[in-house]
Amino acid sequence: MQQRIQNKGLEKGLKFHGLVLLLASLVLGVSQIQAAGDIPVYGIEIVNTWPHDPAAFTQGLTWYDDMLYEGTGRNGQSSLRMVDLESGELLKRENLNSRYFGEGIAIHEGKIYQLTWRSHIGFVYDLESFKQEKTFFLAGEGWGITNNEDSLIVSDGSANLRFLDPDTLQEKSRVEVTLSGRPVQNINELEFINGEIWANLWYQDVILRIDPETGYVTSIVDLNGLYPQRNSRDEVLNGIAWDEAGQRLFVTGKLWSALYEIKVLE
Ligand SMILES: [Ca+2]
Repeated sequence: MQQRIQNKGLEKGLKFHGLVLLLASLVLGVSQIQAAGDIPVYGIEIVNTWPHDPAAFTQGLTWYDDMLYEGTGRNGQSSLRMVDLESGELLKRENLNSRYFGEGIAIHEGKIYQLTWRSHIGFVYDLESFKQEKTFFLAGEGWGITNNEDSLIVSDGSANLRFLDPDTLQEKSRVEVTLSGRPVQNINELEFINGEIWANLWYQDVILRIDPETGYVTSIVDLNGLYPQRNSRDEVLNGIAWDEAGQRLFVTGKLWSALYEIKVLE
């Protein structure tokens, strides 16, 4: 299991420059502090706040055809959900067997893909019926998943992103995520947005924007100060969804009672 990152200072809402310095020192080592200062860091503006099930240990979030889809984790509480954005109402739910700890979800060509953490198994569901159609083997751990037109893109808590063929579920390629030349561990929930991979970083209130070809972090979105009412260290930012048609960006976190539509201030 990965070392937990101490982020006490981050919760205080640091200035952008300070954030970059601290982020670099925590994740990458002190030697990279100066180099990391070259990466742009953008703030956010909250556009809308919507209800979110405070019992949902969010591990995957995505948007498809005017509906929000969510995957939750923890053994005995893991599920696949279809949720109405404005009311937070649960419209469909499929529970996982309690032996599985659910992780990220992605939707591609009428199928929903859901990962599990350490069981080396992924599930493929029919988008409409939520009927489980097949399972697949996943080497290593399963954390986040998103997709572009021809690949599923999977994180495993390391700095690696694997690109899988959606039909065979076999790995086609992989890329290492680096910030100023150093690998970034703990890459978590993912979303493919306008040709970039956006990634939550476990225990950090930031989203990394990654070039899928090179793995380079090209900018950072700072979400410090969002949802301050947390009751435990588990309640981290984890969930990015993109409404391509409406150009809306949604984020939430594990056990958060709110889901936010945000705008990145570039
Ligand atoms: Ca996502």
